[in-house]
Amino acid sequence: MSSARFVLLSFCSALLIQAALGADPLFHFCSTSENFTASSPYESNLSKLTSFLYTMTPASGFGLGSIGQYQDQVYGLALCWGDTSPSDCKACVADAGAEIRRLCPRNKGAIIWYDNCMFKYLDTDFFGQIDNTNKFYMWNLNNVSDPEVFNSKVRGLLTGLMDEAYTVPKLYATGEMGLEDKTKLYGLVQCTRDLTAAECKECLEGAMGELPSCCDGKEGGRVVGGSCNFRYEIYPFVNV
Ligand SMILES: *[C@@H]1O[C@H](CO)[C@@H](O)[C@H](O)[C@H]1NC(C)=O
Ligand SMILES: *[C@@H]1O[C@H](CO)[C@@H](O)[C@H](O)[C@H]1NC(C)=O
Ligand SMILES: CC(=O)N[C@H]1CO[C@H](CO)[C@@H](O)[C@@H]1O
Repeated sequence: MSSARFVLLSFCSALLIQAALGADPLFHFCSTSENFTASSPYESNLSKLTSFLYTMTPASGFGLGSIGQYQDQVYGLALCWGDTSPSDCKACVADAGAEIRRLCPRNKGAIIWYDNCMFKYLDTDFFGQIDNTNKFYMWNLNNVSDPEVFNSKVRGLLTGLMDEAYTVPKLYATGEMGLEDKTKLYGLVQCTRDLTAAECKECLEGAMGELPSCCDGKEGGRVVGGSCNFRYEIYPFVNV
């Protein structure tokens, strides 16, 4: 995945609700690197890896593996968001593994995100490397009345969650913060678990650096990448 990819999406609340109910992907990228051919060892290794990740991921919410050798070796991982139940995780990884092959039928690498999980595979070893290439933004179209104060609350909440997330094994944290007008701000941050604590922190700091371009004064927003992501909203969205 060599070329820089940077995509901005805006969704109104209605679309966000729709996305949460359906099993449609939020976004995907097909790698611009080489293609494999039908019935090649690469394809069979990719299929094996996809079933492996489907089996492995639901128990802990994270799966990682590699199959094959040399030019036929494929590396992949799947991550369910920390608030996803094992059964929703399983359904999501199943959807992701099938849908990515439909959307990127011959690509040696690809990544796909859903509301409950992400799935990525590549023909090179990407484990433990922060993915700065594949990312997208989503935001709520509604503006807050006092952007400056609100933005600093968002930053405060997400920074606190980041400081918690990178110190726990799941590299995941959620939380909430009261706002002046008795409403609340809710947040979630998470890294893929191939990263070290330090790499997770670095990844989330990078994502948070994009708050001004992503979600300046917006009631909700997400910066979603291949190694970490965050989300905040003024309504509770974390499954409990
Ligand atoms: C891979 O396949 C796609 C779609 O068939 C094609 O557009 C692209 O040029 C191919 N890439 C390479 C490197 O052959
Ligand atoms: C929010 O602010 C932007 C930029 O000022 C404006 O274009 C947009 O229409 C506003 N959104 C709503 C829902 O009022
Ligand atoms: C299913 C499977 O193992 N397929 C191939 C994986 O890649 C190796 C080469 O590294 C092939 O020998 C396998 O047939």
